[in-house]
Amino acid sequence: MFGIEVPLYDRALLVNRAANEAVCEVLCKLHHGFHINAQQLERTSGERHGAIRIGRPDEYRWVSRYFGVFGMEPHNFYGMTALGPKSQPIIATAFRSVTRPEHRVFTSLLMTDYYDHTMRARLDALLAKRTVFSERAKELIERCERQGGLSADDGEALVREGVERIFKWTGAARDIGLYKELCDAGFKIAADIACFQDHHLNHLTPNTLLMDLYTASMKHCLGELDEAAFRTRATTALTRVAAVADRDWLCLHFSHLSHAEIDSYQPGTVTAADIATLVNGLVTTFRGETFQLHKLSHAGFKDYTEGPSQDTPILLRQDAYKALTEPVVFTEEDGSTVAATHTARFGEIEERFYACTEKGRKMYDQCLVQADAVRERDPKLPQRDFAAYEALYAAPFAKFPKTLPELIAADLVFARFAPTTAGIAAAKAGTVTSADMAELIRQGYVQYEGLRYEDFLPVSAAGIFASNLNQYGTKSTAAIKPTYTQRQLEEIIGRPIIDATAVYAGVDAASRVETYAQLGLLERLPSGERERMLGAVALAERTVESFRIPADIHERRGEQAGA
Ligand code: OOG
Ligand code: NI
Repeated sequence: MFGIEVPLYDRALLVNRAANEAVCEVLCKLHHGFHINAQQLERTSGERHGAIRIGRPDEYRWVSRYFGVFGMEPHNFYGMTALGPKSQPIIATAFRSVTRPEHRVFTSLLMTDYYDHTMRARLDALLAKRTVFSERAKELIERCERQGGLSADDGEALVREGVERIFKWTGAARDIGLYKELCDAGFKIAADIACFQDHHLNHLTPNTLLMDLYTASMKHCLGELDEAAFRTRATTALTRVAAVADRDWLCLHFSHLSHAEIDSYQPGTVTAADIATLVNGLVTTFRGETFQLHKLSHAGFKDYTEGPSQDTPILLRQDAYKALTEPVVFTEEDGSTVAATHTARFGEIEERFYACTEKGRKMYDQCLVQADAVRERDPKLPQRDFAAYEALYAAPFAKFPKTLPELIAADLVFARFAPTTAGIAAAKAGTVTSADMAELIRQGYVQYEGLRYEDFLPVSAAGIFASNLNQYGTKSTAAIKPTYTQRQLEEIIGRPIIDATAVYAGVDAASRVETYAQLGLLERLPSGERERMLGAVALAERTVESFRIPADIHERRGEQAGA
């Protein structure tokens, strides 16, 4: 649906696949035995999240119930009205599966009481006139809730309701007067929501294995980077990935690979000549007609990536080609129509890294404030001297260790632990002496993997909103600016919102408990440590009904379906 609606999106997917393929060739040289087939590459390069924007609380509840049919539950509350100058008049959550979290939809709700009385009344009145969910869609959702599932035919029918109606772009708009007023006042987001007849998909976001290679590739294909500049940036990006793509990196980026498979790879090397060959290959590929993206209608690519610096493997990095100007038709009260254009839908990309503990997150937020300040001092620097910009932006993040074992040891990211066969044997023989996790890992008694961050970042989201709408945030025009709470959104959807951090913490703690237990070490831990872990498990159990020890949550290693 989205590829048909937005041709540039489908081309961007091809650029992403070409970039990911080059990364995989580096990995093949670095890890003899590593191999990825076309289908896995396609999956790895596919979309991981979408974003929609809803106008009315009752619509929002229907959307929540619609996603519920697909096992997608609300995770985290994002109060976008409280981000200082980056604020937007929306609150949001993301719907995703607890156990198979790799696909999600960021779902915003326009808060009309953010506006003065008159504007609020106009927005509410216009929104009240639309019906996005058909009776048929509602009936199917209710049936699913009643029966605990749907037949294949009913399931198909509900998917069709989604792609043919609920989330389909129609370009059908209303009230051009209000639309213009909102846009002129800097409230493009409200115009995008209230003046349309449907919950169109704002963007779909594929997964890249190497953000800096993708962004350089897109900029090159869009005509913003000439060949020489592209070569420099692509070479840097591939050289860097060759330096960091160890076993942990493979684990993080490919959930279809089992530990045993990854452990079977033999170390290899990548030379500068290998990288030059790959860059040559990309240059040639991008000369093809398919990649002449500058010939398509577009508004360019963002100049810098949101999130942590390129060398800090935490949370999530995001970038985007800017919103496209698309034709729309306004149908006015008197039945007359007006042809116009609308600029809102953009083309995002993401690369995901490790989920942060509370301590890690706090540190990230502080580093980000500093990095943002550096960027704001010289906003044109990324265009003028990208390497200098990268170094400046990375400086505040220098506080973060750059490898997984160090990040775990510093209690900055979550992980999952398990005893190895050697560990179990040593426990049987009574030769396990240390109860220290880092030491157990060093001795080869415990294996680990970092938990991938499966959620969103409000400041990055605000940055994405801002650069795409070409407006840096909005100010409330209500007499008293309202504050919004998670509780309020929970009441709107009629169910609790899951705190994703509690779940990551529970997975981490449950796996530690299980590991210590299997190694016969549980009794040897300081009681404070044991209590802390059991407390984290209990909190996760209260947060998610289905949470169980041993943690099967996020356990997808070695499955073909995931990516
Ligand atoms: C949603 C913005 C948030 C992200 O990736 O952070 C988002 C929107 O533009 O509607 O999708
Ligand atoms: Ni997004």
